[in-house]
Amino acid sequence: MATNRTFTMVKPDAFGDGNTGAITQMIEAAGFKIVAMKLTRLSAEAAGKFYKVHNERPFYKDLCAYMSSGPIVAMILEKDNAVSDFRKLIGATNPANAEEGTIRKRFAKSIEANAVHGSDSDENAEIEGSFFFSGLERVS
Ligand code: RTP
Ligand code: MG
Repeated sequence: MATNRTFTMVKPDAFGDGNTGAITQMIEAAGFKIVAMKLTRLSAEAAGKFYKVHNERPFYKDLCAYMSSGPIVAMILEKDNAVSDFRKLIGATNPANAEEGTIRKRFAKSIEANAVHGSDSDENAEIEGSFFFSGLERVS
């Protein structure tokens, strides 16, 4: 059910540092079930499309360059209250404000290179999951 799913990416900084396994372990330990998973790399153009909601923001250009700078791991996750519980698990956008025990507190390097993405609504979780995965690539 779409309402019980969220979408995440392990961002280029975290993948490059070899933190994908530790992050995935935190995600599973928090009760999320992985229903789709893929290692890939965004082109600058694809990153621009994925983040087009931010295209008026001052950080948009840097964000697209950063998100296409190395491989990412995309996942669809399932859990009750997936979107809000996952936002709690990852912590604040700026790691300086992230709470202890969150993924960003542990792994983020900066407000931009902040280790993981998390969808901000059920609607966006569906849109973002569909950006990366076909129906065949999602287990039920
Ligand atoms: P995300 O979408 O990646 O889960 O992060 P978020 O909701 O916590 O933050 P959002 O406002 O959606 O921003 C998307 C991503 O853009 C980068 N960013 N850079 N330099 C800056 O001031 C700045 N602000 C945001 C981060 O990578 C952020 O996660
Ligand atoms: Mg966001």
